[in-house]
Formats: sequence, C-alpha cells, structure tokens
Amino acid sequence: MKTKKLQTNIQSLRGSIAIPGDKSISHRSIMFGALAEGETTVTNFLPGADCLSTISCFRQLGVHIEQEGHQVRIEGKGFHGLKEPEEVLDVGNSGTTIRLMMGILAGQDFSAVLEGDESIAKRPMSRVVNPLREMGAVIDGRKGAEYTPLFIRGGKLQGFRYELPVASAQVKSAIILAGLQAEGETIIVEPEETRDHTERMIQEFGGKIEKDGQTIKVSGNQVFKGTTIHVPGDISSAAFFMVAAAITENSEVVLKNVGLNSTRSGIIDVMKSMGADISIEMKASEGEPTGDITVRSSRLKGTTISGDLIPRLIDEIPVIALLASQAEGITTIKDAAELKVKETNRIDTVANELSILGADITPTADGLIINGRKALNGGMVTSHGDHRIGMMLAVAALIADGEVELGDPDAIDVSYPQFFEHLTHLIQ
Ligand code: SPQ
Repeated sequence: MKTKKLQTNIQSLRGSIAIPGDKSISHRSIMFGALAEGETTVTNFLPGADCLSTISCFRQLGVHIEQEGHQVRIEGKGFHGLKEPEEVLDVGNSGTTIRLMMGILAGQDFSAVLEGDESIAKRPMSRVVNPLREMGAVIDGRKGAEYTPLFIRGGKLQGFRYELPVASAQVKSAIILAGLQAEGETIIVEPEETRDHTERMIQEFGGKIEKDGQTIKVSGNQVFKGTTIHVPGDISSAAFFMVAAAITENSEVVLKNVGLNSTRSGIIDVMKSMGADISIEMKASEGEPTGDITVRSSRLKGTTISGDLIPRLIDEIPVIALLASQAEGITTIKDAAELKVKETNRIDTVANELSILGADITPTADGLIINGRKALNGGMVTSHGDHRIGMMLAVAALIADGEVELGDPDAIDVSYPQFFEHLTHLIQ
C-alpha cells in the first residue's frame, strides 16, 4: 500500500484559501445539464474523481461534455435524448453517482448496468431500488439488488407517495429524478430535512418543485432549459481547515466562497456551541448562499450532537470527532447509524484510527463518545480508501507529537485533489 509521511507538530496555520467546488452540487450540475435542452456551462466545478465518474457515465449515455479543470460545457439532450450505453457504467467510488443515476435510468426506455469499486459493492442500494420498483422500474442485482452490479431496465413510471425510511438526500434525489419522468405527481416525505441541492437546481433549470416542511411534490413531463451554474465552495472540504485552525496554536485561517446552505452548515452551529472562534461574512450570490469563514485557535468544550442536526453535518462527523478529542469534557454523537454505510463504516474507522493516535474515543451503535483534551501521538494510520478519513487524519497529524504515516493517501482525490497543496500553503 502507498503511504505518505504527514506534517506533524506544526507551529501554526495562517492565510487564506479558496475552497474547491461543492461535490454534491458538481454532480447535480452535470446530471441536470445533460437532462436539460440546450447548453449548460458550469464554473468552479470540482474535478475530483467522483464528479469525473459522473461525467464519464453521461458521456457513455451519448451526452457531449467538455471539461477543462473547473470549467464544464454540456450539450444537453433533454429527458428523451439519452442513448443506451454500450458498456457497464462505472461509478468508481461515488455513492451519489450510482444512486442518482438509478433515478434517471429508471425513466429511460433502455437497459443499463451500474458498477463501482470495492467500497460501492458494500453500500446498500435497496433504499433506492425499492421505491423505484414501486414506480415501475425493473431492477436486479446481487442479493436481490441490495448490492452492485445492478441491472436496470427503465420505462413507464407512475408517480406515488413515499415516506423515506432514512434521512437521505441521495434517496430523495433519486426519487425526484424518477418523478420528473413519471406519469402524475410524486410526493416524498422526509423524516428529517436533508441537503436540498436537487430541489434548488430544478428551479435553476426552469423546472417546478414544491416544498412544504418535509413534504416535497414534483410532477412529470417537465422540460428543463440549459443554464449557467456557478458551484460554491464545498463546506464539507472547508470543514477540515475549520477544525485544523481551531485545534492548532496561533492560527487564523480564512476560507473563501464556501457554500452556506443551512441544510449543510451544521458544523458551524456545532463549532460555535463548542466555543470555537469562528466568524462568517456572507457574500451576495445567486442560487446557493455563500460566504467567507474565518476560524482562529480556540478553547473548546464538549457537546452533544444528535437528532435533526445529524443530516446537516453527516459528512463532517469524522473531523468533528477529531475536534472533540481536543475539547474539554465529553462529546456524544448519536442518531448517526448512517455513518456505517458510507465509503467505510465511519463509526469504526474514525474510532480505530484516532485511537492509534492517542484519542480517547468509543464507538457506539449509532455514534461515538469522545473524552476530550488528549494529546495526540505519532503512529501508522490509514484512510481505508475513504477520502474523509484520510483528510481527518492529515489534520490530526498537525497536532501529533511523533511521526505519522498515512496509508492510501490517494483516496483524498475523490473530493479534494488539492488538499495537501492547500494544507502546505497554510502551514507556517
Ligand atoms: O457520494 P458518496 O460516496 O455517498 O459521498 C458522501 C461523502 O462523504 O462525500 C457520503 F459518503 O456524501 C454523500 C452524503 O453523505 C453525498 C450526498 C449527496 O450528494 O446527495 C448525500 C449524503 O448521502 P446520503 O446517503 O445521506 O443521502
């Protein structure tokens, strides 16, 4: 396995960085651009491995996409212009790609096979397969289509009412994408509010979607018009530097143009409640709200994170666990069993890897208990192929006394290819 020696025991972090484009929004900009009629231009696109998988799937479906760095041009085909792929669609490591693609393919009058890497092969798919089958799609796969490879034969879909059993933006988005191609109205009820980028993007492409509390209504037979999408910086990427600045001495870091959609900004609320020195300057923007975030070295105290806060910070929990390991007292994270079905079982990987570095952290059935203010030591750790675990460990190393080596550092390219370059820029 490839390893990387991490920078440890640093003096301080200072300076400013422009956070790369949001992964969730970048995926959706390609999908809606392909389904719209006419041309769509995307700026500040995230050229991470996951979003490149989405582009390559749509190219296989006959969509012409030009991508150069952070700039993308898509020649939209409309809902009826996609073609049957010649080969298996490879989603790589991306849960968002496979789950949202299933919603799109469910309404298409052809067959396709979807597959991904080892981690995708372990992630549950029946949460998307079951509602799409109810709408009329034919789907098969390993273990009753719980796991990849998945075979999907789309066709005539019927709108329906569906109460989501888990709070998941991916499941919600897959059903919305199918609903846009179905006969009649589709009604979705969320147990807790999840990221709403799909709903917002439908409106940006001239489509209609209604939202009343946690109930969403969408009708079929809509026509989307190509547009220009500017992707804000990814708060899930900014999170690593927010925590890094808070836990290191003499630090002050400014993170520019970060998306501050309230369905994603739970980490800001948690950091404030833990006593972090954090300030936000909102920017005038169309579409998603954005702003600059400044974080300074902080004296932190433990907290409890649970309930409807969880979907607002689900991907930040690994780095919040690290933050809690440096806070006075106990932090309890609960209601987060969804962490077990991410790129890795993030309850176990966070607890195991941070324990190696000397944190006092206990996994539970639905979260973590962290006993804080423990000095971190060196050690041999690994990302386990999970980008967020890799970046969390690189931030932990900053305050470790002793050498830290990270196994499989390239996993980070999934969402933040410039991560180490940006980290080095901030280290003084
Ligand atoms: O795309 P993928 O692999 O599922 O990525 C992750 C991540 O950490 O980057 C989860 F592992 O983000 C998901 C997120 O957890 C992205 C996402 C989306 O764009 O809709 C929604 C969340 O997943 P879910 O299962 O809660 O809907």
